[in-house]
Amino acid sequence: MYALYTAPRTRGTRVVWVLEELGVDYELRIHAPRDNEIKALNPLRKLPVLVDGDLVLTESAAICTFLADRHRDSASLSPPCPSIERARFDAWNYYVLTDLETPVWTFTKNAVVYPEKIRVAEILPACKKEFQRSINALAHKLGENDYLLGSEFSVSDILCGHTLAWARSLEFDIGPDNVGAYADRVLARPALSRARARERDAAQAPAEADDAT
Ligand SMILES: N[C@@H](CCC(=O)N[C@@H](CS)C(=O)NCC(=O)O)C(=O)O
Repeated sequence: MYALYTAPRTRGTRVVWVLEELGVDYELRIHAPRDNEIKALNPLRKLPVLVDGDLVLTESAAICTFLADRHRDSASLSPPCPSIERARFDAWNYYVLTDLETPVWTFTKNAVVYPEKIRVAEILPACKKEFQRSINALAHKLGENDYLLGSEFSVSDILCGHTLAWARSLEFDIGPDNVGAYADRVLARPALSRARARERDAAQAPAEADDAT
């Protein structure tokens, strides 16, 4: 069974969402980022981390893609490799992790995460501007499609939908109507509701979960 080291309302939600879409068994191990067990698994001391036997895998997008590729018989969340569709899938994932997520993460760090004395308030408007530029490109490329790859829902939508929800929670303008409708469509997936419920349940019983392992 997969063990996912994570915390609710982090990038770990992306992975729990994928696990729920796939319907595979997994166990959540709730930890604060930076604690000693996380440090032993990931020198960056960041979540999420997936453990499966000898495999210790970091980076939310790599974990989501690995799981989707491995369980393609359960649900089709990633195009086969090599293919034109796979190239488009990779391009969307890299776009989300760089152009879309970076301004949101830089904003978050400088608004709430960093100790106050090292926050740079002047950078916040630039983050919103960069995000807007990325959203405009998303609106243009998405067009009237239901999902980033067209009619097929995939891991790209999970990464993008999660990032749009994060941006909305910070009151970023996610812009044109087609992007708002896309975000609503993706974030209404029952697997995301189940993922959030699993995270909540696991977070309420971290001690018991640790004792059992
Ligand atoms: N690129 C990594 C980023 C991981 C990351 O920054 N995780 C946050 C939680 S969402 C964390 O553990 N932060 C702790 C820290 O920055 O020290 C991924 O996508 O998995």
